[in-house]
Amino acid sequence: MRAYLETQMVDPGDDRPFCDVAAVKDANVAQYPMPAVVGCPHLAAIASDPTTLTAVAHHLGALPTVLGYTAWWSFAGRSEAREAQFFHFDLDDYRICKLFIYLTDVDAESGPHIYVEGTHRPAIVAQARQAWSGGETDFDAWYLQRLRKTDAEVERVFNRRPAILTGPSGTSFLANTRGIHKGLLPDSGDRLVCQVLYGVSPRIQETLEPLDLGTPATGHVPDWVVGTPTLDYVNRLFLRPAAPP
Ligand SMILES: O=C(O)CCC(=O)C(=O)O
Repeated sequence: MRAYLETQMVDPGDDRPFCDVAAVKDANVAQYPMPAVVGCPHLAAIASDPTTLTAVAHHLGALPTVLGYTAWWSFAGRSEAREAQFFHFDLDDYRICKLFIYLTDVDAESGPHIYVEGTHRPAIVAQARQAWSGGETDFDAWYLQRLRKTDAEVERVFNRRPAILTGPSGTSFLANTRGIHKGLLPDSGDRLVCQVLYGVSPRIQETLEPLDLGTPATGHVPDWVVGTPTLDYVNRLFLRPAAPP
């Protein structure tokens, strides 16, 4: 998967055009474009694997819809965290979880995912809201309107030890990113991670055209990820069966 991604262009996330990953190592992060990630060997198969889908469906309480495919590098050596390298939570859908797969070895210095356990639970957030000294409106302004939160704020408000998710290349985990999380700014060692976002609603913020199987772009995606009512439903935003000849 890593070897394939390394042949693809990345988006440096600034004014520069898509380019080779070697040319953007001065950025904090560089993302691969979505169609390149959908076409990544093994990823759609892992995303549709019955074990994965059963775990996700159990957590979401419904058959999931894949809402996103992402893969990106986080580069070491930057002096300041940016964007998702600060604590935040996601609102992609009213029920979500994300499958992360590390494609590099990730230790405490190479940008692990950090998750403040329990913070996806409304009761934990409600408790923090009640305890907030400035009153509930002030809490809402911090929690709901301030996208990025400092480590000190998160520690003071939730008083929970964050889980630091390290592991060798190939490590995968599911996280409900409705909870407070971030990707730690790497100190030494770049991190490559790919991710599948699961939700329960079709995505309505943007128009997505599913990729046809059996084309060069989906040459690494096995046919079995579509073709049953369940898998057609799960994958309907991103993949569809090969067009008849
Ligand atoms: O880079 C990470 O581990 C965090 C990713 C993240 O913030 C997200 O997927 O919402």
